[in-house]
Amino acid sequence: MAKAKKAKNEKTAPGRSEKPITTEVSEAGRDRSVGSQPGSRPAPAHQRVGDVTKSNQTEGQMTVHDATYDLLRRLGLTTIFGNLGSTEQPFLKNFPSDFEYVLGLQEASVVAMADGFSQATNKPVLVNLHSGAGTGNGMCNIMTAYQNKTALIITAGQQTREMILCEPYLTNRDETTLPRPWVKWAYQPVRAQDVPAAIMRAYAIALQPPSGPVYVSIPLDDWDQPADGDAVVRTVSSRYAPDPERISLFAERIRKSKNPALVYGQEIDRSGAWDAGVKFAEQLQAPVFLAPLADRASFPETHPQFRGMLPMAIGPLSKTLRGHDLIIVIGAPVFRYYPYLAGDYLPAGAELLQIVSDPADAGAAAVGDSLLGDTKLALESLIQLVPKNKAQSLPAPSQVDNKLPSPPNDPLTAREAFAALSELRPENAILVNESASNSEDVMRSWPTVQPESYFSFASGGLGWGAPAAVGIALAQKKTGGRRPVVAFIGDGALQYSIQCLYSAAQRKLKVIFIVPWNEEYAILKEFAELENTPNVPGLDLPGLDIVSAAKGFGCAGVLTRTKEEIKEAFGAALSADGPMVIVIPIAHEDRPLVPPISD
Ligand SMILES: Cc1ncc(C[n+]2csc(CCOP(=O)(O)OP(=O)(O)O)c2C)c(N)n1
Ligand SMILES: [Mg+2]
Repeated sequence: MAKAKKAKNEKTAPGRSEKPITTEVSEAGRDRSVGSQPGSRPAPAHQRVGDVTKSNQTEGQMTVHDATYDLLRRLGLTTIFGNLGSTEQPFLKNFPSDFEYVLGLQEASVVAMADGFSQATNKPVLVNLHSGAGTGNGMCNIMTAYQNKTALIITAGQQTREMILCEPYLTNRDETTLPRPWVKWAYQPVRAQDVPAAIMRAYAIALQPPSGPVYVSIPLDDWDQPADGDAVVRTVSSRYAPDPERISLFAERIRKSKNPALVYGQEIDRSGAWDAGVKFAEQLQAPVFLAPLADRASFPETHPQFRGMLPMAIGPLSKTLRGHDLIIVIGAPVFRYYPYLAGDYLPAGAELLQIVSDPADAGAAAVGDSLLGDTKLALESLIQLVPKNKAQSLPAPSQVDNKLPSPPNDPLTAREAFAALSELRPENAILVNESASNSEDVMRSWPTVQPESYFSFASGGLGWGAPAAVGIALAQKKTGGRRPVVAFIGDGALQYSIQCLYSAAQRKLKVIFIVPWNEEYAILKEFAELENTPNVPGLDLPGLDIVSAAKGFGCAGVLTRTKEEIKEAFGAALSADGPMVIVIPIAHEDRPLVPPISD
């Protein structure tokens, strides 16, 4: 087969060097691609169709590979997250020493590590996936990145242009359809020479609001083609201001409100508006709720005005907001619901204002009036337009019972276990949360008090949290930050992209995985109650040895049963030079999926 291809390539390929590109051998090191040896350049060949002015690559001429790496360098895209195959090796050949390749062992991990890294550095990030196969594996976390609004420039190798028509092994068929609708743009350049400009366009689209992933499929034989010269580097906006007339109208309605409530969402933290959000809330003297299922914290959760996360269901959410005449939602959809619990969208007599940067979120709101714009710019305007509310006195928050039982339960409840951890909590720790049924306990035991400190996922697709934590820890390491990353990951959730532990171990990253081990999909049992669906199979997870699995990936792992053991392990993890998985057996608890709100 290889021989036949070689003969065919040598005889008929226009614009091809005498060395054929072979891709049927996929093991690393066995691929052979044109000019892959340092310094070797293929000899000039025939002119290519559509490129009548240039002969093929000549000695010393800038290639698409050269021009693209130069562009990536100038855009600061020098950390590349990937998992590679034969279709990506021509891109990765002679990998420059000022770039870093972060290998993930499965594409779900690759994409989420990049997402975490991008969020923690506030910069777009380049991801390189293996054709359609790798894109498929990465798809759940591409969906999550889209909903997280993380700017990822995803490139994927494609089979050799000359063969695509006959669909050889690993062709990315309908390459621009596969990642949709979870990318903002998907493209395969029509000419090799368009690769750098396509990446530039991808970067511009990814970065502009609402930011999100984009996808460029690149045939493997493009890299050695002669470039059209240096790539053009452009800059674009990453935020836009709200319409001044409309924000004045919103301010007027806020001024007239007798009892407003604020609902803060993830865009506040993302746009660097944490301080502006606090200032506006204090000026308005209104209670602040976290938007349901927010993927970033956006207000200090120990602040006297903080009232917790809104329920994730229609009826309970509107009941929680009873008594308010104006609900002001900033930086979130209206609303991110999960189970269907019928009710009014808003309490009687209430109106809603939404300020959000994504027209899709404004369009999808079931109620209320929307204003498009960056949340930081909007909040800064509102601080000017809405005077300090001296009249309003805020009712005290309802008391939450934080007492723990003595003696403790055996096994511990999640709350008891997390309370033990929080005794040693470093002030600067970054929290990642993908612990489905214990999310509220995580947030209650570990309130977020400063910006860029709480990360979760916007989509509900499991398998994002653990690798995102690895990406955030890598960002800390690369930027010289010394903040430890503590990731609460369900025993079920960890399995979806457990191989990220390998990347964390190889790089000795300061990330501590806390795994509440209930040997079940507890939240789905709560759903079964709510939806009245008894006898569903597949809700128990007996027989997982998570400590051994962690060790298998080169990561320290420990099983802890008591508060003392938990604290000892957590203390050791905080001073360790590398990641650790702390598995904590926790009690099964019968809890309602959405706590009832009295009428
Ligand atoms: C990719 C993906 N597959 C399946 C699900 C469905 N799902 C939602 S929650 C859940 C269980 C989570 O279990 P675990 O992480 O152990 O948390 P627990 O509910 O036990 O707290 C599952 C399987 C999902 N959300 N995402
Ligand atoms: Mg579980």
